[in-house]
Amino acid sequence: MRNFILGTDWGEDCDDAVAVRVLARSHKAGKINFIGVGINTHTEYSAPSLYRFLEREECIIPIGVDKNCPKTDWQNRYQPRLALETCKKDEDFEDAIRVYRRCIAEAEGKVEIIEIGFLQVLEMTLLSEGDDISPLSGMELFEKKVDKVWIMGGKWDQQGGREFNLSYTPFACRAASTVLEKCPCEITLLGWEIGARLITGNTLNHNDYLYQVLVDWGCPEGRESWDPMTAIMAVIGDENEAGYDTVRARVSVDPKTGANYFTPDESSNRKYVVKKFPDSYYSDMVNRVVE
Ligand SMILES: [Ca+2]
Repeated sequence: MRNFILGTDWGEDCDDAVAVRVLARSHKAGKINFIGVGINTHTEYSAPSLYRFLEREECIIPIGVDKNCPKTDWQNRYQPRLALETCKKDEDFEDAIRVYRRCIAEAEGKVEIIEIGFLQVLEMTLLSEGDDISPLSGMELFEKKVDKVWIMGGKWDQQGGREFNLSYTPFACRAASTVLEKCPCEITLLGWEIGARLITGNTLNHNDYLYQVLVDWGCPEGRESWDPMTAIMAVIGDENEAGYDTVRARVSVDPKTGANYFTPDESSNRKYVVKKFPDSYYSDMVNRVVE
């Protein structure tokens, strides 16, 4: 079975929660093996609230949080609400880079990584040295075990486009630049233009705790679908079958500004996706999976 690690900026938006449900449901249905999560933002409640959400999904897996990321007081309403339903505390969770390294090193067979937030945990894993988890460096672990990376990020309908995940902070810009340059395996990118204005979650039962997350975020009418669309495409495992054409291209991100650039090149192991169908095709697909 295919193994998946998820990187998420859990708490920066609510479509991450929709994506987490996609993966938890796919795991429970025996379609994938969801082996770990790394959170690439850090508040007192980020890891405990994701723990509680996954507990409700009956999907107990290792959760790490980026301890290098400055802890902020900023919080949305769904994090404290979920976190107060568990006795887990921030300090009970490991650093996300260790979770990534362990999940990759210990997985039976190859691993795929889905990133729906900032890329610094992936970057630091890639650049990591051998340690007590594995004598292999991050690069060696990737070459041996990581099959594919799926990223929600970038704006691929515009040269010089800037999108939140790849450009919001100086470390997001740097991380995106490094990952796109150095990651040895194939990367598929789903850009901002794909999920924008494509609303999902609006058909959830109002008693569903996922619906409450959307309400807490201020989106009772549903939310744009960048993260769940990326998760569903990764689970399907084939861009074409998921409803996209792909453009193979050399891609780069400016490490200072986060602006993205691309040059079509059939020999590249980077590609971005383009929708083949009307928006309703994808919104129906997301709503069907998470309802
Ligand atoms: Ca996200």
